[in-house]
Amino acid sequence: MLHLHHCVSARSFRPLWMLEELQLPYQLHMLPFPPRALARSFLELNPLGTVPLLTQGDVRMTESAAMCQYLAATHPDAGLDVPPNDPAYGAYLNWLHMSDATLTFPQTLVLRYGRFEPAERQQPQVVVDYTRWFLARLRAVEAAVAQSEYLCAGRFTAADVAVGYALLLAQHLGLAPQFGPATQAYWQRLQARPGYQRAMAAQLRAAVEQGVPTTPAPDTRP
Ligand SMILES: N[C@@H](CCC(=O)N[C@@H](CS)C(=O)NCC(=O)O)C(=O)O
Repeated sequence: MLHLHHCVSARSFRPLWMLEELQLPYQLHMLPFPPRALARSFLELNPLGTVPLLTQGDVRMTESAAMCQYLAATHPDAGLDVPPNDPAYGAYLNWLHMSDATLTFPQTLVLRYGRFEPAERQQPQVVVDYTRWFLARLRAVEAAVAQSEYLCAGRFTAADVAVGYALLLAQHLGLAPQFGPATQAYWQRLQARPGYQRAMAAQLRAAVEQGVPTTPAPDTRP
């Protein structure tokens, strides 16, 4: 059985979306954000205190983009993987890594210094600079989806899930109106997917059932 520890709309949405695209059985363990402060017992499972945590037997993973790759590769018949013998393999890996290292990272600074820190520690200049950084890096997505419906391999893959989460986070930050036209259309296509919609519904249902708030606590730093 796959077990996913998740906070609403955190990076753990990536593997949740993958699980719903693949329609696999899984158990979703909801945590308040940040678990490090609000669910201390989680530190016994993941000393980093971060989500996602994905476990399956002896497999234990804490990186969301790697989970997308893992779930796609272990269920190749679903067609979300790009294997090493595919000419798009390099592009696929590049998008998977870019999704977190290049696209999500600057957004966490915007979140932290614009929203989560107490007022006296907020840094408006950091918010402006890293918003600009994110939007500049997003030009790579704009160029790719201006030419093709999906990022690589001419079809929807785990790379679209990983990068799609960066667009979801940007939407939460109010940045979606600044997406280029091709990125806007791509983001609409991703949100229209039944797998995306099932993942959204699953996290809200589980949050209510497990008594977890659907928004982060104020003054909590990522
Ligand atoms: N690179 C990791 C980052 C994991 C991460 O930092 N997750 C955030 C939520 S999006 C978290 O759990 N923050 C809580 C904390 O830092 O205490 C990934 O992609 O999964």
